Amino acid sequence: MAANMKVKERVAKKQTLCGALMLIEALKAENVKVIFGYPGGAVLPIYDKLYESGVFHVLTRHEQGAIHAAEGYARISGKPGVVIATSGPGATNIVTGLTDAMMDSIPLVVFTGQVASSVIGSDAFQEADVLGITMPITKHSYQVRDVHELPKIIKEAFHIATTGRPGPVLIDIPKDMAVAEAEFDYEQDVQLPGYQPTTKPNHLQIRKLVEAVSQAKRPVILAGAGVLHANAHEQLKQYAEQQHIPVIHTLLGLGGFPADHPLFLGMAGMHGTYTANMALYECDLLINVGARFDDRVTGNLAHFAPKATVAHIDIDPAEIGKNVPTKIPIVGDAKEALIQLIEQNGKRPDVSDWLKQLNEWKREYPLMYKREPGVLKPQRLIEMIHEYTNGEAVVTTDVGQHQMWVAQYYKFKQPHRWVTSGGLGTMGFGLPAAIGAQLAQPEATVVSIVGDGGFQMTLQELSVIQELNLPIKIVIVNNQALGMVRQWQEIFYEKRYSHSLIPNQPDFVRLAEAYGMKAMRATTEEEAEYVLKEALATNAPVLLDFHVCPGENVYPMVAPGKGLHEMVGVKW
Ligand SMILES: Cc1ncc(C[n+]2csc(CCOP(=O)(O)OP(=O)(O)O)c2C)c(N)n1
Ligand SMILES: [Mg+2]
Repeated sequence: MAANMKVKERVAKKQTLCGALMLIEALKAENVKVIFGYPGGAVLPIYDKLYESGVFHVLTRHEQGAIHAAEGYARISGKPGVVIATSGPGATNIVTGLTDAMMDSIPLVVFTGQVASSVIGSDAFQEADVLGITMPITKHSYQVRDVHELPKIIKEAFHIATTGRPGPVLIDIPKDMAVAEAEFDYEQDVQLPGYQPTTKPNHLQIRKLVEAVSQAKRPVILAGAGVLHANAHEQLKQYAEQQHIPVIHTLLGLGGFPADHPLFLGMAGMHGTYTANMALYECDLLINVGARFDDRVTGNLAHFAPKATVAHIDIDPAEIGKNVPTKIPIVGDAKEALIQLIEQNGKRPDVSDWLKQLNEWKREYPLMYKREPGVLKPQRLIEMIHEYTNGEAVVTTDVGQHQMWVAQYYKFKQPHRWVTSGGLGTMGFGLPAAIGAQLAQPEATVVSIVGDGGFQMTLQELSVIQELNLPIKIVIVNNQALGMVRQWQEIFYEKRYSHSLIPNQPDFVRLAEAYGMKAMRATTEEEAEYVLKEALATNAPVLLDFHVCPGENVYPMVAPGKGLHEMVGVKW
């Protein structure tokens, strides 16, 4: 009977459909709950079929908003984000988001409209060479030349976006392909002989690492976003506890290991903790799990982990040995590798002296800032948000000083709560990303912490938040400046503040009110406490404009070109 049903379903799925309907049926087959997009001429046939399709489509107010929202959705749900944009300017407006997703390994399936096949290459109205433009910023891309191919292409796109090292896949659909008809069969297997990511790590390499751990005196784990992509946070904790190995996170890895765990040393890199950076400098065994040795993490490579044997677990073999010479390469899924390591239950290293040293550093050089009466310090603001949300909110940020303060002071205890633009550092990311994050987790408290600069790059998405009544709490860390630029100019350019101070920002409260949104301002700690508590108790969107101390800098800091051990601003 069940087999019979299956045959019937298969027959039903083999109906003849136009390209636009194929797209919609494929989205349903992929169990896609929401898509983000913006219509236009080349995608009108698709939008016409969307009209009564039952697919939940969020009309953002700019295509950049759509793709960052899809990224936020993917980062929180672990499922691919889906975007649709029209040809020409619609497609070029998603270029930043594609690059962002590519850099941070975010699974996306992005559909762009294209001019009709017959006029491609003629500079037709709203024609852009989207394949050419996006080739280096997508994991893979397609242009549909024959509608018969469309089901296979979509199926492959979802497969490629979500397997191995995740990433964005683009499908460019000429207008006539959305109208043309063919048989729709989505039940086929994906056959890609040239694309077979290795997930099972090599057993011998695992043995080598077990041996190296048993000999180590000062081992440390550097855990990146790969731990989160692989859902390996439980295994990371189990392994670290089993072997007594302290853990450091990259910016994107935060939440993969509980920040309040005694073995946690904090974030590494340019604005990392003293303990994390010194541990990387002094360690004799560095186990990288799913991080890519980004330059913001390593500092000057000549001084990076100079005393260490390096082991690197990564699903993408191209990352291993790319920046840092690696003695023990382990290609595979982080979870599989950690499970194997736990099962090996190797001889525990003697780390008592090492842990003593690390704990001394933690005590001696904690993150610090000065509180002053009547002034709202941005670090204090983040601590308050942490406290009032019990460290359990989903937090999105923009890029700049506020982003670093969130990374330092919002002590993430759980995975999949942290949404930030790491590799590309995209201002304007935080607000639209919060839309996707809230849709992925409707019950979660979502706080979008943005800079007064970055907020103005995508603030049109307030309209979407209000329209969908998403209860996002928007926190503007308003320092009347492009703060991170101002900080670099203060330190490296003799306080020549070239185009980084913005003393006449708009009235963000009235701006939010123009969108119909509740909004409040705070300039002191007392006011901040009041408005935060009030906003968090409100089941609707609220914008909060916090006027923080404008001259505050992010410390500690590793200056560009310096080694991690040369950080400044660790003590008064
Ligand atoms: C799209 C984009 N343009 C420029 C930059 C360079 N940049 C990095 S941080 C920063 C300042 C951001 O200012 P704001 O949003 O107010 O955040 P703050 O640093 O003040 O917290 C700038 C301009 C960037 N990261 N992204
Ligand atoms: Mg600012």
